[in-house]
Amino acid sequence: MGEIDPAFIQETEYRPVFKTIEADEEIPLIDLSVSTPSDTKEVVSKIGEASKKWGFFQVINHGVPLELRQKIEKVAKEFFDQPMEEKRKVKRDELHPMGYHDGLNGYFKDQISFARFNHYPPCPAPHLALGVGRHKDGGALTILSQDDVGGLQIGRRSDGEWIPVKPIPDAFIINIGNCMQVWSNDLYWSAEHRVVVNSQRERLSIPFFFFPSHYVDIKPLDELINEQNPAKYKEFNWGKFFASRNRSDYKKRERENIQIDHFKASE
Ligand SMILES: O=C(O)CCC(=O)C(=O)O
Repeated sequence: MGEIDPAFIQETEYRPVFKTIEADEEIPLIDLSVSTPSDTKEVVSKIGEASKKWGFFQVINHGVPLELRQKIEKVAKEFFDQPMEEKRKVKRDELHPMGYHDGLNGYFKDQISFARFNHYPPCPAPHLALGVGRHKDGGALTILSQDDVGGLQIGRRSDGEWIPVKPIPDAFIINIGNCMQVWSNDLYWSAEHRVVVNSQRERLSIPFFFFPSHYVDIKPLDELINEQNPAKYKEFNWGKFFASRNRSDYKKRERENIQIDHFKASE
């Protein structure tokens, strides 16, 4: 195991504290298999509750074949096992600030959703570093596949306590992004999350970020606002918001990254 890249070392206040969490503090696990309309109603209600309380949940019986997922994980591992000069051919840049990339965008008309392959090598100092620092996802929704190593933690909505997301075989993790929080006028929660690293094992995760088209303006849905529940956000353009985030992620600016809170109606 080599030296730790100083870019991953966190300020003291952001370093992870490793502690045991009670079972009832885990994010909800939702079984998507339904056979009657009342099952569907129940699943919809569970998704709504989880999106309010946590902004995160895991799903099983989602219909994605396990073999497909295993194939993708195998190819990803083959990619990360290559020599550095091969990987550098798809090195990050200002348009793709978060790591090796390839242009999937051509496959999705008019919008910029994409998948990312995250590889976390074993780290000699997991108490000093984070694999991915705390952040909220900007888009509509993220679907994440993780292997069995673990490391993802989410900030609990009620008090910000970091709660680990337990790896569950063949489950996908779903989390609410910033756009969904604004559309729902703060009913659903876009939770902060981060990734702690492991001193012994490498980890692979594959998030798929669902983004709106770049020209979409984001604001609370008309159906959800009225005199008693006025809009909590001013309208903003998704493409500009995303571009601004990308630029500051890439340059690691000192200033705080753009956040939906900057569009709060009261500000
Ligand atoms: O690796 C994970 O579990 C989460 C990754 C993540 O939050 C990201 O890529 O933005």
